[in-house]
Amino acid sequence: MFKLLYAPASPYARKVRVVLDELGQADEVELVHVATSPTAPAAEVAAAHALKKIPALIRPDGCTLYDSRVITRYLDARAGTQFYPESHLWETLTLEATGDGIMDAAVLMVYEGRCRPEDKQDKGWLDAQWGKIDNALDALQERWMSHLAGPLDAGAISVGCALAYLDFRHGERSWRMGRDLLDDWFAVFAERPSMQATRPV
Ligand SMILES: N[C@@H](CCC(=O)N[C@@H](CS)C(=O)NCC(=O)O)C(=O)O
Repeated sequence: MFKLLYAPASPYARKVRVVLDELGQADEVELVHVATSPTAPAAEVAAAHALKKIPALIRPDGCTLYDSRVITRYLDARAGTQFYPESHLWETLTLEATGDGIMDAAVLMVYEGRCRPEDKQDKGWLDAQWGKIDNALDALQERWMSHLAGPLDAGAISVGCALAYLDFRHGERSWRMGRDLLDDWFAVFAERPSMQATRPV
């Protein structure tokens, strides 16, 4: 049995759980809920992941895997390569990096609010992180809609989980404004059973 170290609010872990669900592999993985943060890493996370992060996939027959895109690619390879199609591999990986990058900036913004005292928080830095997200959202709407409209792949899953995280943690920033096409795509994606089953509580 595999073990996945995860937290329900982690968008990276959600990506892995969505892939597990979509590939029909969820029953093969025990979900181990951990409470961890950059300033208070859980011992089991530090033991499994060299950088003390989640998700980490502990395998009974091999080394522990991280980060999320390594895990999703491994799970996909086990299933026969559906979400990293050879015919669109570089586009898929670039789109996945875009979704993951939105998560990176959005998670750093949360940590700035949570891990630093209020008087040390840097509004300019927070706005700069949001500036990256804003730019990436524009790129998605301008250049990636036809890819997103195609068969589901790891890039689309990453973008969908990133947008869901923006709703979850940064709803007041209104990412949908002026981005109807992306909003329409996400509305359909968010209804997938894999997304419904992995909603953060
Ligand atoms: N690139 C990593 C990022 C993972 C990550 O940053 N996870 C967060 C939780 S959402 C974490 O564990 N943070 C703890 C830390 O930064 O020390 C991945 O895709 O797995």
